[in-house]
Amino acid sequence: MRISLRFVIPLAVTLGAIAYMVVPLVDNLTLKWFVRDLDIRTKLITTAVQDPFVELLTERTRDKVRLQRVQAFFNRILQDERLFALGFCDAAGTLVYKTPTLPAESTCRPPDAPPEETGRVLENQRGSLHVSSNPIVLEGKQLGELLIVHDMSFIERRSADTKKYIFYLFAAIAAVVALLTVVIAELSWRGLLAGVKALISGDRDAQALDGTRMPELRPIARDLQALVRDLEAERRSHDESQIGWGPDALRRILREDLKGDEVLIVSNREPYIHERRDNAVEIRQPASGLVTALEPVMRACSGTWIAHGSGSADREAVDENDRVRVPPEHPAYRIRRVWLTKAEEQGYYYGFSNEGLWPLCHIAHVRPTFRAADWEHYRTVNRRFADVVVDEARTPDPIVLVQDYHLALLPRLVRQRLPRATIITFWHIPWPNPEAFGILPWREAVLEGLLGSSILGFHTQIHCNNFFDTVDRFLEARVNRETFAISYGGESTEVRRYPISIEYPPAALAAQPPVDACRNRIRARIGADPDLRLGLGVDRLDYTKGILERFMAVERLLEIEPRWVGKFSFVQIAAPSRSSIDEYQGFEARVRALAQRINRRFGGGGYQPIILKVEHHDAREVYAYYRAADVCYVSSLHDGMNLVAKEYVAARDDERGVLVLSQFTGAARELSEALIVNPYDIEQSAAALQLALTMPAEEQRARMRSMRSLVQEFNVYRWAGRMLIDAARMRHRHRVLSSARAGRLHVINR
Ligand code: GDG
Repeated sequence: MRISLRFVIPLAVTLGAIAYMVVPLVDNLTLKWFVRDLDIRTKLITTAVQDPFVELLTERTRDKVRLQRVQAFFNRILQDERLFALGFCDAAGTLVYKTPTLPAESTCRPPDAPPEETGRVLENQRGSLHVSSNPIVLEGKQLGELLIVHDMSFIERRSADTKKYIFYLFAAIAAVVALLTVVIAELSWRGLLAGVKALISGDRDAQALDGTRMPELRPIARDLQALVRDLEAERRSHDESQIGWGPDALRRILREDLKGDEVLIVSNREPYIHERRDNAVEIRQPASGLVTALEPVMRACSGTWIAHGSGSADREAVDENDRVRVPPEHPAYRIRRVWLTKAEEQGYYYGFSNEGLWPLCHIAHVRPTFRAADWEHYRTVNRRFADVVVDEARTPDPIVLVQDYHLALLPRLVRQRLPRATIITFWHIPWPNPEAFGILPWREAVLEGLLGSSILGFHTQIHCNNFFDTVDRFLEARVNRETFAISYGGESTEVRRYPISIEYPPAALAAQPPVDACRNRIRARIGADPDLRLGLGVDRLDYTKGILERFMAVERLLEIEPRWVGKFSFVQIAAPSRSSIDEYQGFEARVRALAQRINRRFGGGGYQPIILKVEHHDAREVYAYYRAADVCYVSSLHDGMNLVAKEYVAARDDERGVLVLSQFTGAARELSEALIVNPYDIEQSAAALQLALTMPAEEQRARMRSMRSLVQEFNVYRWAGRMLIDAARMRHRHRVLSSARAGRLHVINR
């Protein structure tokens, strides 16, 4: 519309100016025409009245009678509405007869004046008058002159009418021309826009148009497309804080930034496990931070999740291509299961991953075990996963999201087979310093594998920095800490911090009863008094989670504040994990033993200070515990992030409860309103528990509110979205750079 106005306004001004110049010209011209008409008319009247008037003048009668007759004659002639007055001048130039209307200015002409060609125009108070002197002749002798005065007001009326019509005419012309201009301008503008959009958007139809009508613009179009996408991606990344982060935002990024590109997730752990139990198949979601985080992301993105099929009924559930659609209630994406032999699972998963890399990366003072046979299995299984990725990829450039330390070799293996893929690897656990990592016999191979990624993500900047230091120490690579990039073997990997989170609000919170109902239900379930104060720990049964230290802190609390004996219990939900590993079996035994010892020391009469639940819980049950607990203690000795801390905060929509959080978790960098402790410092931890149990409601509310808004704002959709935006930005940049290499951007580069 604005474009149309740009045409119409100058057009209207021009036509107005033309009308302004034309109207006086037309006015003048029409006046001349009318005067000439009046001259002719006057002559006609004179000719018509000549004979009867001469007869009147020459009739032998008294002057008085003649006067009356001339008066009557004149009155008859004046019946004509345009005639205004009549008069007669004799041959001596004296006015002898006149109608009363004859103006004083219409005087007789001198007797010897030459005949008048045209009449005169007189202006008096009545307006314009046309006066003409017409000779009255008898047998060649002039008897005098008849003065015929015409009223010219009708001419003015007509002139005004003419002006009006001219104005209307020009207005009509302006309107028609404007309308035509608008229509043509709109059509051509739309056409142009469609053309430019077509050039820029680059969709198939548009390219057809591009190809047939504007082939000469094609190279510019490609560069424009790339640049516009790049700018859009830049803008989006700058606007990250403005996005309402949820499943829709992720879908929008996939649709708009990534143009619906294919997304594959690869992890060891699958999000749904089919288990055979008592002749029936059960579906279970494993206790895993990785699954907790990625499952809602995958529900939003669709795509394929490639994972080890570890359940006893997993083979029964898949189709002939080893795929199964999930979630079972509302399928939104599919799992492609990878099968491993028992020996492979033992060597790759339990051996190299969990007895080697896991303790290597966590400072929990458990020695890593490295066996060459495990390493061989690890390599074999990584290759198997790579085969499946290549098999599942429908396009040459999918986005492959590689998860965790089980698949460190996968990025390079995929890069070799799908060089155009965007590979985003996320390392869910800490990255150690070079000295610690340096004990790994195959350290170079692991680093090279990871550097096949386009983007490598960690939870915290410390882990990124440790990775830079490690690569710097062990590989011939260029480490650029300013751009957070590592160049190795001619390829570049961006190393970024992406703090993981949970979906907000969590799905498991949806059908929860009010907090009071949860409090009562959980206390009834553990056979406790409704007034019992409750502490809570939720973990996989893993030595890195600091469960022993946690129990020691509870014991110390009961020592220093005996008033809590009988009044405070600590529930520990401990999901069995990696239980075939000796270290884990030993750890479980130590946990059980410590709980028993403390219970023996302070328990009795149905009261247990430590309530240990070594079993898998349904996610909804876990949330019921969160809502029932007065304090949640996360005491990890070392933890990449720790999602339990965020889940506890998200579960407390009543803004009550206190989080006691280990300083060695990634979460402690975000949730600074928690009571941050060093879990090795038992005195300090016990004091924090005491502080938590006595914290005024107002302070609980203030701390909780602040942490809840952070978890809400920085949820798992934002975590995934930031990586996908970075992937989109990287893909656009590659496109622009490959155009530049092909020489198409030479103009812009100059
Ligand atoms: C790794 C990193 C990082 C626990 N017991 C049960 C159960 N859980 C759920 C919790 C939570 C998840 O498991 C544990 O997540 P964490 O983050 O605490 O720990 P890891 O499994 O070690 O995860 C960690 C994470 O990856 C993500 O990057 O934060 O640092 O070590 O969601 O609720 N869930 C169910 N039953 C249980 O008995 N359903």
